[in-house]
Formats: sequence, C-alpha cells, structure tokens
Amino acid sequence: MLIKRLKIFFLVLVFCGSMSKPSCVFGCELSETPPLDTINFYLQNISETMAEHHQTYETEMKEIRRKVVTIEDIVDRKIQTLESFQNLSRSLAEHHQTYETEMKEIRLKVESSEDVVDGKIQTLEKAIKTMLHDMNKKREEASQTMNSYLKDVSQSLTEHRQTYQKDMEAIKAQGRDLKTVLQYIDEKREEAPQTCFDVRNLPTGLYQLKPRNSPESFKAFCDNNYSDGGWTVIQNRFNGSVNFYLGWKDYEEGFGDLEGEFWLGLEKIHQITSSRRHELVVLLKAFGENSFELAKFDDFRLADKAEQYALKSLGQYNGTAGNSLSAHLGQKFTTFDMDNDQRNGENCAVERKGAWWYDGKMFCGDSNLNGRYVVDDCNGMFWIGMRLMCPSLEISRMMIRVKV
Ligand SMILES: [Ca+2]
Repeated sequence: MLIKRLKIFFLVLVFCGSMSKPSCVFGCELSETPPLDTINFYLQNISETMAEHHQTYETEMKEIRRKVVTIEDIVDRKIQTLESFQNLSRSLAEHHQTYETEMKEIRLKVESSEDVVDGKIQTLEKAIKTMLHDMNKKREEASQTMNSYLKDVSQSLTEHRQTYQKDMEAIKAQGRDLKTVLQYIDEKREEAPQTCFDVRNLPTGLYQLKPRNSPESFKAFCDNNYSDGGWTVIQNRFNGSVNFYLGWKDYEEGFGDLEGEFWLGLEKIHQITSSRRHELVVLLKAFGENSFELAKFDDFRLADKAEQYALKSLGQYNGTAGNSLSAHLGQKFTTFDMDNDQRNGENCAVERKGAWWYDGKMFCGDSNLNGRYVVDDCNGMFWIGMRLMCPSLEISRMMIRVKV
C-alpha cells in the first residue's frame, strides 16, 4: 500500500516537471520556477510527510498484519472447525450408513420375526380353539355324567325311601316297635333246639333244648357220634360215681352229672318224647365183657306226670341184647318213695334197689337199669335178655332220637 502511494507521488512530480508551466500541485499557484530552497523545503516536507506516512503505514501495516494473523488464526480455527465438521459429517455419514444397514437388517429381522410370530400366533390360536373345543366337550360330557349320576342317586334314594317306608309300615303293621323287636330277638335267642336231633351236625356235647311242649328249656347231653348222631342221652352209667338210689323228686327232675353219670329226668323225657316220635336205643355192657349189646325200640314215649310217667309206648324191638323192656309197657314209674308197681304190699324199687317201670311179676320185671352199681352181684343193674341177673351190668346208656 505504502509503495503504491510513493509511486503515485513520484508520478505527480514527474508530471509537474515536464509541464512548461508547472502547475501547483499542493494548492499554490506556481507562476515561475521555485527556488531550490523551496524545493528542498518541499522535499523536506515531503520527506517528513512520507516519514509520517511511512510510520503510519508501518503502524497500519502492523495492525493489518496483526489482523491478518488474527484472521488467519480465525480462518485456521474455522478451517479446523470445518475439518472437524467434515470429519464429523463423514463420521455421521458412516454412522448413518451403518445405521441404515443395521436398520435394514433389523427391518428384515422384524419382518422375518413378524412372520414367525404370526405363525406362532396362528398355531397358538388354533391350539386354544382346539383346547376350548375339548373343554366344552368334556364339560358337556361331565355335565351329562353328573346328571346321569344324580338321576341314578335320586332314583336309588327314592327306591330306598320307598323300601324304608314299606319296612316301616310293615313294622308298624306288625306292631313291632323297638321293644317288641327286642322281645322278639330275645325269644329267638331263647329258641333252643327241641331235641338233640336238631343239632346232630354239631359236635357231641351239652346243648340247651326246649321241646315243643316244654315251658322251659333245659340242658341235655347230645351224642352226635353214635349212629349218625342226634341222640339225646337220658341215662348214663359207667363207673358208679353217682348214687341212683334216689326218690321220686330226683327221678322226676333228673340228677347226676350231664357229662358223667346222670338221669335226665322223667318230666324232660316226657316232654321230648311227647313232642315228636322218638326211637330208643339201650347200649349195655356186662362186667367181664368186652363188647356192647344193644336194644332198640322205634316208638318210645313216656306219659305225663298225671300218669306217673308210665311207659306209654315202645314200638318195635330190634337189637342184640334181647327185648327186656316190652314187659314193662304201660307200667308207671316207681321209686322207693312212690310205689306205682303192681305188687301189693311191696315196693319193687325197694326190692330191686332202683327206680323203674316195674310190674308185679317175677323180679318185678325183666330189667332195672337204675339198680345198684355193684360188681359180681346179682342184685344190681340187670337186663334179663343179656345175662339174666348175673353178673350185673357195668355200662348202661339210654338214648332217644327223633324217628324219621
Ligand atoms: Ca307195690
């Protein structure tokens, strides 16, 4: 800038010197050639002015350079900033591209996933529909089953109620209130077998019997081993442990040990034999013998107390011991304190030392199984058909059974 201004100044000087009449360059009118001093003065002034201008120019140039430097710094910073922006822009562009790529991939994945999800949703919907259908079907079946069950239960209850009402009506009609029923049960419990024949399939032993005509039940020994069983033992002697020389009352009611030696009792024998037809078997063994003999009668029956338990019936005899009882048929029972025999002035029970259905004939009859229990004595138990009267009998067992 300064150099340019100096050039302009010298051009002005040259222009002025070349003219015939120098013009006044600095506002003065030059009519003639100035003196040298003036020129020097002017030059001096010009020089000073130029120096000032130079200094000014220098200052301005410094300022301009400073500003230029500043501007350059600014420009540099701007350029750096611009480069940063450019870098950022490139980075952004790269990121954008990456983002676009990723977005594209994601979009593809989403689209693919949507297809999969759609498929799964459809499958799920289908499964849910099937499940709902099955549930409805099962609920319907369960409902039908429950209804059917309830119907059955209701019907069963109705039937039970009807049966119950009928039972109740029947009970009421028969007057079987609780007390009556209990009484009925007690009666049934007390309903003992009538004879041993009713328990013939049970073990041999003691049983409570209640014959049809008997007001009360009583115990009796039932022999279910002999000849198909069902035998009611009415007399048993085998060791002489029981005294048989007893009076009327004992013979009427019975005595001894039902599981040992005993006499069942006239009243009981009467009740049993009068309720149903009975057969009698007499098993006998004499002292010194090894075998038994027997006598059977197929219709044995005693009269009642009013007839002194007379030997009412015997039926047909059968056996090995001989018929030593038919001679006594029709005879009343005699004890030492109840003389019902046919012998006047004497009591056969006393004479024979035992109670029996004596008659008035020789020996008071053909038999006496309730006589004394004595060995080698001709005045004990006897059965004429076997051994006359000697030796006496060791074993005597009288049993009765329903005749079928
Ligand atoms: Ca007499």
